[in-house]
Amino acid sequence: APTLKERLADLIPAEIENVKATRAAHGKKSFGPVIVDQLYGGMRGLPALIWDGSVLDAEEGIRFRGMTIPEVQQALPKAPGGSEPLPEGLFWLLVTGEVPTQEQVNALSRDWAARSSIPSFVEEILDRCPPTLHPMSQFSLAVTALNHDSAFAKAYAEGISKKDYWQPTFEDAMDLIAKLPNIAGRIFRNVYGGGKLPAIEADKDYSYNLAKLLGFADKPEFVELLRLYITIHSDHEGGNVSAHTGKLVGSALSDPFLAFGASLNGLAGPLHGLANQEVLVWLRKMQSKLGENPTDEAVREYVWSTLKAGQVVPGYGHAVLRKTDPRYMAQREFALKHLPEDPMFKLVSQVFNIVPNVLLEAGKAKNPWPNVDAHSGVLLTHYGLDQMNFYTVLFGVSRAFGVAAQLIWDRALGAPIERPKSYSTAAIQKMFKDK
Ligand code: NMX
Ligand code: MLT
Repeated sequence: APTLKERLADLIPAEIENVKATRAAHGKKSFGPVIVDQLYGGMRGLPALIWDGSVLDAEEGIRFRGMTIPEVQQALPKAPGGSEPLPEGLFWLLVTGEVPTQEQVNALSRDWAARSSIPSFVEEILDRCPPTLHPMSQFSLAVTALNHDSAFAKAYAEGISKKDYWQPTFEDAMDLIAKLPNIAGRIFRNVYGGGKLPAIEADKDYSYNLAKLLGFADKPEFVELLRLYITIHSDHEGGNVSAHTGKLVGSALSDPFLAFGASLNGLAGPLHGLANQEVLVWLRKMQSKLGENPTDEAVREYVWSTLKAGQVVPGYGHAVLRKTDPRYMAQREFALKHLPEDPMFKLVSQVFNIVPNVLLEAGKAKNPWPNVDAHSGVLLTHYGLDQMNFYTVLFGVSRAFGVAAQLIWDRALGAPIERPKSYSTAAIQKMFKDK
């Protein structure tokens, strides 16, 4: 069976032709008018990017290469005795559009374990960070510093031809993903204690090794949770802040480490990935204010007090989705299966019954339903990972899968530097003066 790189080498020439044909047939067709509000409104709904790994439907949620989350859970190879998909398989799917065999997935696990060590100077950077520096800032620093050994940057400096860009990009993408557990594990132990970082096991899967480095390898259910967690957080089409930032920075031919470091800085914002931390902080505050088993009315009041203070309800709303996020539902199903009696899960469920009605009544949010971040923290907390300001790091590890897959294709297909047109308010006023 071919390796991922061999499979890619087979797929790329046909895809170059496919894109050429698509542009020849449809290149001059319009998606409709661009309106001025979109320039002021965060480009909402503006068709602007090609992203092949996944597409988001407002009603149905994400599909990875056409497959829904339940389909992916069903189709992708599992670990021995496990029932959640291995993220290695999801990466193969994102890159090739094909479901890999168990053997191909196992080969990826071994390859990533073999590439997993980080340079000692990066270890030193992390060891010198004050524990008060947010884990996401430490994560971004370390990923950016991996650019020291970028195969792409080196090949570019040596004059590589455009048509070969994808090859060192592929190597960097694989190294990037492979090295994240050692970075995340080191940050976790430096900030929260837990002793010396253990070694990656060469014959174990990625999620097992990540769990091991965090100190949770003795909890098989937590390892299963990580497999599901990475899979569902990996990709959410191209327009979200982290994915788009990675693509944008990569378009300047900055290598995958520089590009993904930039993604992480966007993911660290409270309206994006940091929302998973914010949700837990918000729930804990609610618990300390209302005590165990609050009434629905008390929760409702608490939600209203958040809105009246001019804050957002974290974990609710979405720029694209208009229904409950299927990633939320996948996590809810995991909770119903493994931790139905967990008091914090019960609170999350109670909040799920109350917040949408309050947001509808308040009448501002276009989507009153929960997103992925409303549920992830409570699952991690259940297994003892209650260090809330680490949560976005796990989102970041996962998001590398989607961003890396697209970076490989962008370089294979010769994607140009991104440079949309901007306007000043004065220019807009002038343009529409008499219209
Ligand atoms: N709580 C309170 N107000 C909200 C919420 C919410 N959860 N969601 C939207 N609104 C407000 C929003 O702030 C805006 O107010 P204003 O007109 O005063 O500026 C108004 O409703 C309209 O916003 P939308 O068009 O519905 O939302 P938009 O597309 O601009 O933003 C989010 C999307 C996700 C940033 C927004 O829903 C939000 O802030 N949610 C809470 C934070 C969160 O959960 N983020 C995680 C998203 C998923 N992820 O991992 O990235
Ligand atoms: C994501 O996973 O990136 C978030 O849901 C945000 C988005 O899609 O805009």
